[in-house]
Amino acid sequence: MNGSREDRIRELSGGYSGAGQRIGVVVSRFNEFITKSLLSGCVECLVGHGVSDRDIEVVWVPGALELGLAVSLMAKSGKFDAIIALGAVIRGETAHFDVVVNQSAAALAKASETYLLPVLNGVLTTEDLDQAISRAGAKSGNKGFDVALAAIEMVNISKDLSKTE
Ligand code: INI
Repeated sequence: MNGSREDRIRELSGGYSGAGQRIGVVVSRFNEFITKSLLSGCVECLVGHGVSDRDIEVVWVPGALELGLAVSLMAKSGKFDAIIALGAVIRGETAHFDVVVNQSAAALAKASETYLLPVLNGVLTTEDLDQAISRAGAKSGNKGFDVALAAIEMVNISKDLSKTE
């Protein structure tokens, strides 16, 4: 057999060019102080990687439990290549933390499976407000930025995997 095994194995990776991508973003108003920063990081990443601001649509919903429905409706519209969900659930301030986190995550995963569309879970789940602030752009990066980058990569991977030849 010619060449090395590495040469024969086909590899695919999406890359980080967002040119031409249409991205929906659903943001929770609950803990808006945090989610606004997640949205800023998200948009900064999308535009910085070539997504046109005309191709970004942002929808605000009351809380993390409402993200799933809005994501599903956007997915069903066929107008988006990926949808990003942003929210913040803080354990110290939420008696039913596990319910909110698990139900919102399950709804997002279901939307992705149902519509075969990248749906990115950018819901911060933290023990306290300080951790949330830190992960929304203060010290430990910005989860909104991170999920936006993952969205771009997943759109490119999805497009490649959907090619028929
Ligand atoms: N929604 C959040 O996004 N974050 C939270 O921390 C939170 N807490 O604390 O309860 C929260 N609750 C609201 C929930 O998502 C729904 O909006 C509400 O239950 C109405 O369906």
